[in-house]
Amino acid sequence: MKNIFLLLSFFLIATPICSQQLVKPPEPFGPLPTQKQVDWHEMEFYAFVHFSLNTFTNKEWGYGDESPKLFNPTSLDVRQWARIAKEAGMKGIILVAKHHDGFCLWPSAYTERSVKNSPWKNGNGDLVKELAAACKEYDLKLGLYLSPWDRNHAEYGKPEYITYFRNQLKELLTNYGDVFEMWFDGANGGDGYYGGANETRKINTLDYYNWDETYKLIYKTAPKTLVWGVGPSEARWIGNEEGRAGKTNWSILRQKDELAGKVHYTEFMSGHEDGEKWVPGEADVSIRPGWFYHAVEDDKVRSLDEMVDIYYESIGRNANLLLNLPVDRRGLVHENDEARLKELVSTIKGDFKTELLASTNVTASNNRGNRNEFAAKNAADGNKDTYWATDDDVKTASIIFDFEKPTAINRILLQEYIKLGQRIKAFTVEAKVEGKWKTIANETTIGYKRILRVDRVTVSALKINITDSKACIVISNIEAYNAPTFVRAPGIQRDKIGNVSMKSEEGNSIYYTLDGSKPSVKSKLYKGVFKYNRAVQLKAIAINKNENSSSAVTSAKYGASKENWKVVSASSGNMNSVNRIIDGNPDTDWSFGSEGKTLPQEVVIDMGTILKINGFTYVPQQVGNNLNLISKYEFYTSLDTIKWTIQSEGEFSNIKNNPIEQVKMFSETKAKYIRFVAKSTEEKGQAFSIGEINVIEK
Ligand code: FUL
Repeated sequence: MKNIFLLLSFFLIATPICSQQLVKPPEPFGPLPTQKQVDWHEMEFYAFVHFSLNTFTNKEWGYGDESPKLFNPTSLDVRQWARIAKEAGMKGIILVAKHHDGFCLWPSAYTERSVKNSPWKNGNGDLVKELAAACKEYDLKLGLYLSPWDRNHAEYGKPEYITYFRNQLKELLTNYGDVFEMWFDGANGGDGYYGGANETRKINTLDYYNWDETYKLIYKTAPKTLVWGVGPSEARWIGNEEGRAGKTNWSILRQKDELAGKVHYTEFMSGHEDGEKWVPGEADVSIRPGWFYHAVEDDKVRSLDEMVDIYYESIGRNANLLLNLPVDRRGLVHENDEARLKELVSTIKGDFKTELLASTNVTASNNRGNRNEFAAKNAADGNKDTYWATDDDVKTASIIFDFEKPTAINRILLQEYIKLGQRIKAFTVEAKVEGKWKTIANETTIGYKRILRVDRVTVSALKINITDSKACIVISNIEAYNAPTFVRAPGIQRDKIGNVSMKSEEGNSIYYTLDGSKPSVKSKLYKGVFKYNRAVQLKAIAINKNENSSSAVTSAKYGASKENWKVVSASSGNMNSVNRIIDGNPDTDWSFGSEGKTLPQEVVIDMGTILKINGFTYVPQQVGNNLNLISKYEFYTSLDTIKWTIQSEGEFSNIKNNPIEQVKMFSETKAKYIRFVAKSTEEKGQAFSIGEINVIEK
């Protein structure tokens, strides 16, 4: 009896120990994030602020010779920026403390080119300090951008500048509290003022900055700071300035290859499945076309449709979203930008209002060691620290959510437990509709977060099949929602002769106005292409009658149509297709001929009649991978093609990263002819292409 008792006690004590040994948590797999990177992923959404001399000179890139006296905001209020960011659910603000022109928003001890020589607060202001305080008040984290390239500094390109750059880094990282992210832009070297030298300085980014040393300095001074961008960084650019990640998006990267110059930046959209380091993507984008504030863009704030897509294609594709709010000359985020941000946030909140999987019965085809701590239901318990995991040798498995009653869904959100690595390579989603399974999505990576927008479907069960994984599966969270139908705003186009066409999703009706007023169902119903060749502000909405919901307003402003425009001459290229540059369609482009690779090249356009104009725009090539971009230009006007007056000349700054319509304003003038001169291309040896040339009529 005594023996049996002993034996029993042995089993009672030994069993849990044995099974505990059998089902240890999954081993980490592949490159792993540091805790700093995990915390960074959880921030998801934060603001970028570009505000500097460029705001007052109306430029995107200052040359470096602008006077600090121009920095003179009339009612600067950093608390307004912080309030807007906080209300939008953002977790921090990254301020451009010094852009490429070298002007510093803090009174740096190492230069005179700063706020201390501006009229703002009589030179006693410190914008970084003010923002740090506002962030604290609103419980936001502060990040800083310090441009490595300095077009003002006399010693840029020489070792002395590196000391200067590092001194400034130390100032920023020690005087303003914690800095969650340090942003180093990739634009480096080129022409500039350079203390009056006015020359082009080429540098080799890796050798010149000796990033290893710079990073050591940062980690020593500010270990909590995550470093973004050039060098051996801890987070990467997403490869475009449109805020969009690839559908497949690995948080890992072959950074060694990248540092050896073997990676093309377009690969950043997806990362590398076989990367050796955790370097997750951050998608940066401005709420307007430019990074700095330009009054001409007040009516060019990105549409709600675009903003919603950006949200789903960044945060919904395993990237953080860094959204730029260009502060205006008053020193405030403009009303139009705030309004759009509010619309975005309210749409996203509406989409994720009621989670539908928490109340389902959750089972899985495999559950690690049959243990509760790795059970399927952990993926739906709302706790980010628990997860569903499979046995070590199980790399394909399904998790099923059975609903009590058929339920409509159209959003699915998934998260891997990234502390153990990013594993999943492919998955599908099946919906059980009236007793039958049907596949509704076929996807690749998940990572920290993946959100799918699917057509609304009413399901009695939902199944996620992991069809390929690098190691056993570890998923911390799966959610589903039924977002309200989003009616897409109509597209508007007007061609050269003034034919207006509008497009919306199938089945929706379009209503429009021609006088700038807000359209409603009482406005004109669009029935097909119509001609309107005068100057006009068109506004249109789409209505989904079944759901009784309407889209955001699309607004398009046109001058008189280009019906009478003619390209009179071009210095080279095919004259049969040259009309593409004035056909009203920016997606059709034209290039100067290869015989014309010598500089400069020019086109002369006859506008058919005398117009009062105060600006022109150049739309670069829009379609294709390696776009042919013009970087320097001259623009002339004439009444008779004999006497030409130069109206504008300069550079199309940042056109490579952000190939948007370039707007150049000048004093009002009368013109019948315009001459556009292309003086250099973004990359040597490239052709010169033009998507469209427009003029701005007052
Ligand atoms: C770019 C810069 O050159 C732009 O001016 C802007 O600061 C953007 C965020 O990064 O590469």
